[in-house]
Amino acid sequence: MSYQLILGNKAYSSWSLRGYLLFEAFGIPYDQQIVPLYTDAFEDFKQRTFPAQQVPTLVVTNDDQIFTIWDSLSIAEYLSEQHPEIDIWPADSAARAAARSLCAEMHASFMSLRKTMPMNLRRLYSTFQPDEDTKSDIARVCALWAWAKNQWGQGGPYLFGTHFSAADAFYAPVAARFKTYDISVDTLSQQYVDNLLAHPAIEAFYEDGAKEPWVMAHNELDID
Ligand SMILES: N[C@@H](CCC(=O)N[C@@H](CS)C(=O)NCC(=O)O)C(=O)O
Repeated sequence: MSYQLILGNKAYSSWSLRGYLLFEAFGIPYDQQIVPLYTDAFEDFKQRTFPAQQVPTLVVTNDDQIFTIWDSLSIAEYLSEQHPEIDIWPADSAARAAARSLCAEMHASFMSLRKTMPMNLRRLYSTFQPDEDTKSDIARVCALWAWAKNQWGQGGPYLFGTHFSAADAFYAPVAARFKTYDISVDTLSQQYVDNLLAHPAIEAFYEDGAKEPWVMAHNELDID
């Protein structure tokens, strides 16, 4: 079995960060390919890996079978099935269900936050003002973090305690956005943001993103 994980620009692609962490944070061996978003290479990737249209996309080679998984949640579930010893999801079943709910909500929600605060690992804004919908998304994220940490995460740096889980992978790009846009949050949330962003795999992703040549104008806000 071998894995090729196709990612977009590290500076900008929040879903790519999630897919990357599902491998890097759990020590699963894989090959990484970067396909810059909205370029000819991206169009070529879509042709090659149909029906994938977005990144992250995982191409699995298993003996003579090659197949494509083109969604971060599906990648998490597939890796969890293939590597049950790793605990990509929390071991406790109630915590596991909560982690899956948190990931599903991230996957389906927070549209204002995602639209008005695009991930950009190379910028630190100091004058960003969230609109009302975005404030409400930020408040909901912090409430979810507090709930999970109070139930399961008090003994460690992550949402479910000492062990990094898929839920942390899914909220890492939100932590990065809070940093980029200088979002002021409660102490517990800020501590969690700091813990996540200090993870060596996330630090390495920032370093790679900083070196990328591509600039996507619609991810760059015209503010300080
Ligand atoms: N639901 C997908 C979302 C993936 C996604 O939106 N990826 C963006 C990059 S962050 C993308 O590929 N955008 C290119 C496009 O939509 O054409 C997942 O969970 O993986």
